Amino acid sequence: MKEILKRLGIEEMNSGVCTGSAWLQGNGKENVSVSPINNKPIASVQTASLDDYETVIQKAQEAFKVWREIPAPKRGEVVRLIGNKLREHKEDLGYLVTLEMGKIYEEGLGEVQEMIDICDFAVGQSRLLNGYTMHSERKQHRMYDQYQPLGIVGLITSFNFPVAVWAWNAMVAAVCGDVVVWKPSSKTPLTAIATQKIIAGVLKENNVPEGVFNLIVASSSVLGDNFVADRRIPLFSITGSTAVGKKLSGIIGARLGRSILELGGNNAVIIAPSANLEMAIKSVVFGAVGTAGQRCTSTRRIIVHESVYDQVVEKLKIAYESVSKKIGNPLNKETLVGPLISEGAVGDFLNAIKKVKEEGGKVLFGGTSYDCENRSFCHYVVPALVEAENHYEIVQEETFAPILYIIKYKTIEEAIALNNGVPQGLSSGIFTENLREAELFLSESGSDCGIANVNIGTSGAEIGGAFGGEKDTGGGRESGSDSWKSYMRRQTNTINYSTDLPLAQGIQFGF
Ligand code: UN1
Repeated sequence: MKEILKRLGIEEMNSGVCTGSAWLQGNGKENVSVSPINNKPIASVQTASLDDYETVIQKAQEAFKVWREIPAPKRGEVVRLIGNKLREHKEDLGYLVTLEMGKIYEEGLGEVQEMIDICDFAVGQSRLLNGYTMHSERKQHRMYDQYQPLGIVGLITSFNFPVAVWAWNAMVAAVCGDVVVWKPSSKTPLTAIATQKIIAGVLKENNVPEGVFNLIVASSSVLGDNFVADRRIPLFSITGSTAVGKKLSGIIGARLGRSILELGGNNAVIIAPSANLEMAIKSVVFGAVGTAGQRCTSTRRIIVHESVYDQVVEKLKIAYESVSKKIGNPLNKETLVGPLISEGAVGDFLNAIKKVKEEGGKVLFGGTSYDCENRSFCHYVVPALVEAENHYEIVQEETFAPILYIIKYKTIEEAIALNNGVPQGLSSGIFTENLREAELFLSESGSDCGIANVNIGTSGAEIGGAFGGEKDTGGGRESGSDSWKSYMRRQTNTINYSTDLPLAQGIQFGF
């Protein structure tokens, strides 16, 4: 462990304030990052004060003026080199993700792979920041739209994908000519610092001005509402709970700033009568217990047709039985379920189980803390399978833990209504071999989520698609497809190359 931290440049005490490759002495409080694996400190961070924030923002403002004038494909070249550096450090950074966040090492590696993939995507995008050309209604006029860099992008990321979400946003923003100020979760500052150290060499060697990629580790009491209220930041991309998103987007909206929100999910998979059950079970188990149920896209509900219900429940119980033998240290190769991020998260898990029982739910498997008696701390739980009804209050909520609610249905229309019958709208899936059902699920009368899959579960989205969801999920889209447009200022240009001055709509205005 010591060797890996050393290779990543993590020391016992680390500055949490950086403008690219220059590290500032943070003047805020000290934050000790503790591993959820064993509750032991990994290293400490000197967080930022408000004055440090001012220094960073001023650097970012200056840097934007330079960065926006660098041709987009050249900005893409910097991103390409960042991707290469991430390839070199994939194993080490993946290890630190596991150590600091608790997801299993295989998923830690997957997270870094997502960063590499979005770099490749963004490199291509750097040559494709295209707008339309329109035909003007006026003679000898040309009209087109173009996309210009926007300015500073504020990034607020969550503990569960401590570095990938930065990459989705920062790499796309960077090719768009924006500069980024990243405030990572205070639970995972070291992965952020390590990432910044990995890219620092590239920035220096390529003369990227200080202030393009900024990192600011700060407590929310120093940098909270005031951060999102800052008018110097035209766009915020925020990943977190619906409650936090509502509050922060209210502040941003009040100053007419822009926000990309990626908030809670309550994702369901429909298992239809014709479903390939082997595929369905595999995907549901990965979706529900992977990352210990701490993905926004985790599968939280399955909606199962009555004709296959008993079979599905039996198969799931067997699968959960074998998964529950693989709970433990996420650095061990055999482990499938690591710890939850905190004891508070374990408390939320246990409370949800208590609540669902009170509401009439039946716990079919798990739902307890794991091996707590033998430890001085309690971060591990046994994933739960619970028979429940969709309208239960607790089923309507996103509990960020491995609880899978099983719900029965009769008709496909009812199944779709259940899928949509929650406040959130992030991800969804249907397992069916029936074309009519599959297409209905994807139609305007189908799933109301930002992500809707056929014969694929709810989690593990590829970076090439736009990522995000509707309703309480916040409506934002980041990562692939044409999400880049949100990071730019759109401008419509009309050029008159005639010697007349015809007005639009044929209006005559003689004087
Ligand atoms: C998140 O949980 O915030 O679809 C992101 C997935 C990942 C990203 C999840 N690609 O599971």
